[in-house]
Amino acid sequence: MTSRWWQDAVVYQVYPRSFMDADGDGVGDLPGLISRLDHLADLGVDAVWLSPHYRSGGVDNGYDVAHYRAVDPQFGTMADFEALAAGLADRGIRLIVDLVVNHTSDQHPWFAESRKGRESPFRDYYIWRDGKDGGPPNNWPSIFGGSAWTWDEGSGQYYLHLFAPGQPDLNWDNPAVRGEVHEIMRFWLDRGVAGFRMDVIAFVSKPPDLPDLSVEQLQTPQRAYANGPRRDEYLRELHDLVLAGRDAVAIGEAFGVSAEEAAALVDPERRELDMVFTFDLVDLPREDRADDWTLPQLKSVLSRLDRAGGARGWNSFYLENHDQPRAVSHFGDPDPRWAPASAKTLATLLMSQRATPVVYQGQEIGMTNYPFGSIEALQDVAARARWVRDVESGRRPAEAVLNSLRWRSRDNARTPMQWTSGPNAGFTTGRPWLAANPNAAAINVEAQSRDPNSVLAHYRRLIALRRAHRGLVHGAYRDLDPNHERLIAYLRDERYLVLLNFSREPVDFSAPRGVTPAQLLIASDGEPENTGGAVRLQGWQSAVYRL
Ligand code: TEU
Repeated sequence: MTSRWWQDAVVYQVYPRSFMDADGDGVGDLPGLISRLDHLADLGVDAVWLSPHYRSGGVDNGYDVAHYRAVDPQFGTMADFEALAAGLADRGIRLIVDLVVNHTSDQHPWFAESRKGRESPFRDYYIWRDGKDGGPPNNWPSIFGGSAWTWDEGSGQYYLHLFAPGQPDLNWDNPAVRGEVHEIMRFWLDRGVAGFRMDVIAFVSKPPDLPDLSVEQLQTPQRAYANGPRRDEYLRELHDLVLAGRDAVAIGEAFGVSAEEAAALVDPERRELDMVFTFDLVDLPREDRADDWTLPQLKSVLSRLDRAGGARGWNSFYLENHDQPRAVSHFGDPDPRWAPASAKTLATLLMSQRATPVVYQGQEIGMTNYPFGSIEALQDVAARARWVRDVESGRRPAEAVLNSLRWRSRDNARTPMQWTSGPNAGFTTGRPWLAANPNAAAINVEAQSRDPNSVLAHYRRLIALRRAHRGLVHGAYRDLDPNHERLIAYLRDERYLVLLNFSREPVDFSAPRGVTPAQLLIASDGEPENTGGAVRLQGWQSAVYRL
């Protein structure tokens, strides 16, 4: 069986702003990241996905690019980028960069030109329209809240932004825009990057007449935005003109695309994307409630996601990233007595899927959500916009919105990486842009490196195990007990048995006929009792057996 390198890889996501600060200004940077590359090598990952390192307008932490061929001065220089690429290459780790081309920053020179007026040669790089009935051209909402249109006084029209006003959408129907994107991709490929994680890539095609969304579509506007008429044509063009023949990976962030639709996007015959990030799993709990889901529901999503690779394609799998709550707080048990055990069980889940696992920085030590006390403590543009939309407008009580943000806000993932128990978790000698979690005293890389029972040690062992057993990467997935309320039990390749206890109480697995857990390959928190026919897992314990 031949496979592509990215199918056999474990990917690690770095959010450079929060990873490691070398110059003491409180913001993470590339020299800081370079100083910590041995941590990634010791973990055993094959590739790093670096969240945007480009010069940014500063509205959405890099997801608003002002210069696609320059490193943001807060993060360093092009020489630092080259040193990063070399340092990774020395350790056999590939570098995947973020590609944010649905929109630019409003500080990008193209937009500065575009807004000069209707005659500007760059006018058509963006999506400008006249208003309707004294208001915006249509009823499209921004994903961050409010209208997706902002009035530009100077040039007398509205421009479209599916995210913040500082993130105007590019007009992909203009061939010059697509040509620019292709050139940007070639620029970074020529600097040795191994591929791209493509931000909200399914949003790039808009219906030319920009029709209003129906009341139903307004419930989840991302679904409408992700289904533009020329999406597949534009993705295929990227593939054929830029990526074909290079050994680079294209991972699409498929916001608005279901697991079922994802299968088509990653079908190799369609020549669009190699893998996608779907949202079915992370969106399982509803916005306001952490506990609003059941284990059978989660298992049904796992089975659907397993099919999302389709008959011929492949997929990625993640439990957290820079937009999501910490997995321990989202799906595990954040109580300090159970957090480490649940972090390990989630790790076993992540590393035993038939998909490329993506670990988000801090996940490998079981970092948890931050106890945000007030809206002032939150920095995220999405949280701020939600506050304006819901609280300042009087639509909802402040406490309710704060509670929701406390567990769902994207800032939970963006607090500094916890390196040590020292000041600011060892992230910076200065004042961090976002406070470090007070639990860094207990949860940090330094302490866990010395502890063979730590979450970090479990991650290292799991990654090594996955590397040694191809059946755990490519083998079929079969859920053995979809309805159990506390236990996840599945086979991989009909040869490996994975058992995960998602509760504090012990749980017994009685092996069905033909399934004999013969050899324990890995377990978290000690060895489960195994009588051959039955395995007893302790609270939040997990194990992988060879049949
Ligand atoms: O995210 C797409 C996106 O819409 C999510 O931020 C979503 O709103 C969030 O997950 C709600 O749960 C991408 C980037 O990952 C994100 O950081 C950017 O803010 C966004 O695009 C705009 O570039």
